[in-house]
Amino acid sequence: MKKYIVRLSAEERETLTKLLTSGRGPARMFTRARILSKADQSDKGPGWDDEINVSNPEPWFNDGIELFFDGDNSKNDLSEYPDKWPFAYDSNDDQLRFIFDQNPTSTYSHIDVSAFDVSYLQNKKGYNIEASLPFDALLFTPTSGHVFGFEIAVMDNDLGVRQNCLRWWSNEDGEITWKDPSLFGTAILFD
Ligand SMILES: [Ca+2]
Ligand SMILES: [Ca+2]
Ligand SMILES: [Ca+2]
Repeated sequence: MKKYIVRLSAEERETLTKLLTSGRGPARMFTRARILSKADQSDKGPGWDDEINVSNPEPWFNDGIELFFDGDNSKNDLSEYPDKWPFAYDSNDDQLRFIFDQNPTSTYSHIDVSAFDVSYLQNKKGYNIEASLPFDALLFTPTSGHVFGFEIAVMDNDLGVRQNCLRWWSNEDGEITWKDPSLFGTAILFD
């Protein structure tokens, strides 16, 4: 698997910050600039964590990541289920949470996390999570060209409270991805 690590110079970071605060330009450009800015792993960038903290009683406020799957990419919209929000997540949708140094959990119990192989490594820039998720546990058949809904969120807790939550796809400020699959991005499997 190819990995791309983003490290911006001071000058590049300044240019991006100016771009993001100027409010001028096409929306697509802002989305790309925001993603680049969030991914920055240089020493002054946000892509590292200075304090690993899992002390909040609400797991989603702790340091960790969340993966979201919508097996058939149906992208059910919460607004279609105004009185029954849990059912916007259908039987091939789930939210998986990996809190630092803890066993993964499934919010909707659709994906069986017991088969996952997960390890955490603390390092000087925060932590790494490595996870192997067998296709058998996911809620779709892994054929080439299969399209599914996908999102990943990185949660940061410092001093016991949430500092921020970065997402791969959604810019939703209300943080309702956990109940609204229509906010996921789209992924395609290639051979
Ligand atoms: Ca932090
Ligand atoms: Ca679905
Ligand atoms: Ca933290």
